[in-house]
Amino acid sequence: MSTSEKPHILVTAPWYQAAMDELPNFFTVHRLDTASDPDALLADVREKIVGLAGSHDMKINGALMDKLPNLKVVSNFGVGYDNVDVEAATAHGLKVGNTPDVLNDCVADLALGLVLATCRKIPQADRYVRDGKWESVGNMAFTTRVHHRKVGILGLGRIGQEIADRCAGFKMEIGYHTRSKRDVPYTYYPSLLEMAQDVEILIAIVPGGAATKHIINREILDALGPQGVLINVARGSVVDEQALIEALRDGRLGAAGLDVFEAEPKVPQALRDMPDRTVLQPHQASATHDTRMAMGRMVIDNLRAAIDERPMPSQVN
Ligand code: A2R
Repeated sequence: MSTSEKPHILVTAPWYQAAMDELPNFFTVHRLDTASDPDALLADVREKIVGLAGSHDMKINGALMDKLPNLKVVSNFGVGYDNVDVEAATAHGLKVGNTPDVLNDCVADLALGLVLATCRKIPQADRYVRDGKWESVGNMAFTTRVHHRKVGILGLGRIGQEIADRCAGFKMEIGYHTRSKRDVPYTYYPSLLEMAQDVEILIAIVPGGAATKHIINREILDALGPQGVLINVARGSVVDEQALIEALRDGRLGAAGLDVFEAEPKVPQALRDMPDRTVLQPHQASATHDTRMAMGRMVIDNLRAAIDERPMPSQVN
């Protein structure tokens, strides 16, 4: 690379377009995600690439890192980075970046939106009015309150804390489960099962990956019970989706508000076929313009810092 040439980076999956439009200001950009022949592209640029910019839409594994001998950094769009093999990256001497904090409020807003939507049946009520049933049938069946109900938050990190603040605003009784107790004025449950037995609404906001895979399983769903509500704004892998479908179908769980799924963008037909019990979102918790722009700029800042060998705004390894 000549000294005047911008560093070469490879985009593995698309993210917020307006932020991606800024990439050429700093980098020579190659697109693996839109390449007609990805192998040919990799062979062509392998020596030049110093940075990868990706998102949860594509896994970044050791095999890809092997193909790029001068790679320095993997910059991932999202606070979660379970699509990146961080162990392999570290073994390759690579830095891995993510985009925390800037999305906390948006994810927490949607979590509470899902609590309200499931408990007060807002989408169902909308359909009731649209279908003319208010006029033809009369008042809709009553729903359940949100205020003063017991909520359990699985994961009380950056986003979980924002969710707790909002739950406090809704006058809810707040508990949480994490591996280590925090100095907060909420009930701590060392056991997820005990929390699920005790609360009425369970909100998942832990990282994805092997440690949390199917942490919400049949036993936890049964503990939540027929009136219980599950909200998942974490990762699809956190919930055993088949167990969830069966619990909802059998009436062993009351309702679920889901922003994430195990095989996105595929959503099981069974979940779509239970409109009275499920509120479904297309993984959009952080997807507002301002937040996605801030996340995209952090992807760029992480790349620039790592390539220039400065501290990254957010490095995870
Ligand atoms: O367990 P701790 O004390 O490390 O607390 C963290 C908790 N957590 C877990 N809780 C129970 N069982 C586990 N196996 C487990 N692993 C982690 O999740 C901490 O309270 C929380 C994670 O907080 P942060 O690292 O600050 O993550 P942030 O920014 O709140 O995002 C959470 C996740 C992302 O990774 C994406 O997957 C999703 O939200 O958007």
